Amino acid sequence: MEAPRTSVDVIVVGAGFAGLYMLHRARSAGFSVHCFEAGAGVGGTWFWNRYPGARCDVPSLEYSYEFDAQLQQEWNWSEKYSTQPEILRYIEHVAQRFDLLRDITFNVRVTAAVFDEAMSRWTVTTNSGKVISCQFLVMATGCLSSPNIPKLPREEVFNGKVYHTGQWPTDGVDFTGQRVAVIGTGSSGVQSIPIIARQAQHLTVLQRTAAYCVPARNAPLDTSYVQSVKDNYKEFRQKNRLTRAALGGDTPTGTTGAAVTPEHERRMIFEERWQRGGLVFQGAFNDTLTNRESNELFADFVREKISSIVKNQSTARALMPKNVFGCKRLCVDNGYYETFNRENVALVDLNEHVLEGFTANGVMVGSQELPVDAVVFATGFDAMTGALNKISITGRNGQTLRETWSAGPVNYLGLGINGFPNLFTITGPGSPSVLTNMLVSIQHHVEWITDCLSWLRSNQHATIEVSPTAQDQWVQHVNTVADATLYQSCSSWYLGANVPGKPRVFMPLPGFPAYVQRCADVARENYLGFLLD
Ligand code: NA7
Repeated sequence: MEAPRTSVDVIVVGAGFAGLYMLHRARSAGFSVHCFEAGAGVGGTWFWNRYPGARCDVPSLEYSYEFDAQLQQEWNWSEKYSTQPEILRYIEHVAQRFDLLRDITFNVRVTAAVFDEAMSRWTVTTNSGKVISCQFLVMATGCLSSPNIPKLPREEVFNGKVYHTGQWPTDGVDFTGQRVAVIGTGSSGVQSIPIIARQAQHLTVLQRTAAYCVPARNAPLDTSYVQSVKDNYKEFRQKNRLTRAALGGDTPTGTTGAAVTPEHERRMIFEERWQRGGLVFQGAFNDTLTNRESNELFADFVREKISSIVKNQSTARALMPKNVFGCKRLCVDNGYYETFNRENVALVDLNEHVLEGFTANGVMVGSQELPVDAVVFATGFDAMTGALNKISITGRNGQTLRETWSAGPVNYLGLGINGFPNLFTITGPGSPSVLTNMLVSIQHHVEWITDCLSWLRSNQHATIEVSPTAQDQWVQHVNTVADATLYQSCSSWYLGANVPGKPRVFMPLPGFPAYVQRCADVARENYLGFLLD
């Protein structure tokens, strides 16, 4: 529907998991709220990422809302890791169940937001020409929502089809009988490659950086296990929240790598987690991302697995990652390495053969034409800041967000930015965000923001703004925490290194429990670090 009013208390940008809960929570707290969504429906990430094999890498029983006990009791997930269509059905169900659709305008993109200092309000403009004013502006624009599509020369001459995994056609794509090239081997490539390989006549995988993948061991959910979780859902969620990544509380993190000296014991630990499957593999030791020796143990184990799965040893070697384990997000796969044993699949290492651009019949790789009917860009996103920087956001004194973040994002708690009063970012840079189960981080932020809005209302404050000192100290804190890890050692999207020209700054903050404590302390101390008016 179109926004019914020209003025509301809160505007929420985006109707994914974050935006929907923000709308629900703020509305329940008595605020008038309107939400704008660029897509034709709810779902955010799960609306756009419809590529073959798209699936969550966090177990279904964890990747769901916990704010409503009845909802989590009633909803039944079918598999350990949910597919995109199932997650979309869930989020559509939530939107209906909590009557959220009446306050969302779809197919409309927010293009600009300007803070009016005299009125202490934001004026928000959309691409439909709608202008609406609000006291509080909440950006629920997603961390992986602005696709990164490399500009390859001569794309206009290509007679085939070009796709990006994050902008997949709603009706799907049938690759039967086609020659396909997939560019990119992060999670989206790793998930889609086995399925495209089964469909296409021939698939060429163009790999720039080999990914570490662990098997998902996906399976239908066992009803008695589901019941045991549902019987203790609160404790189950709490256990997850106490882990660094807010997930996998049932599989506690191990000791340091150095503490497990006999090699056969280490192998047993790795093997047990490999068989269990999923991201908890990374927790075999607790110093995976702080100690190079421990990290190398993981790397060696996965490389050995690749060598044992992939029959052609030259292909196996090319698939073996060389960077620090976990420095780029670990991929959870369903038969990825096995796919390279198929006759109709080839791997091209882009470090040896340069991807030069398109031809009428395909792509030029290493001065040779690779004839293809379709090219799939599985090339990821302008992460964390991309969607925010696409909107022209102007705060106090005509200061724009793009200028403020020109050397990389700065903020306080990943929630607010100096110079931009009454503007909140859900799971923004500077918060644990993409290093955690996103659903847990989203709910934490939505609840913190709504509590803050209610507190401002009760205490008759019109504005809240991050103080310059709090911001500087927070940026310093995030850097200090990140510097103590191995995350900075590879060109990941956490660092913005996947997007040409993007400032290289580590964006998320490792460690969920300490962060939650800090946010609670700030609120308890009457929003310490914020300026109130
Ligand atoms: P990712 O993880 O950013 O992966 C993108 C892949 O595309 C990665 O292998 C990139 O290589 C590759 N890439 C990017 N640009 C290029 C160019 N110009 N040429 C060749 N290859 C390129 O995105 P995904 O969509 O797979 O996953 C995003 C997140 O979604 C994931 O972490 C999960 O949280 C879910 P690179 O590593 O940059 O060398």
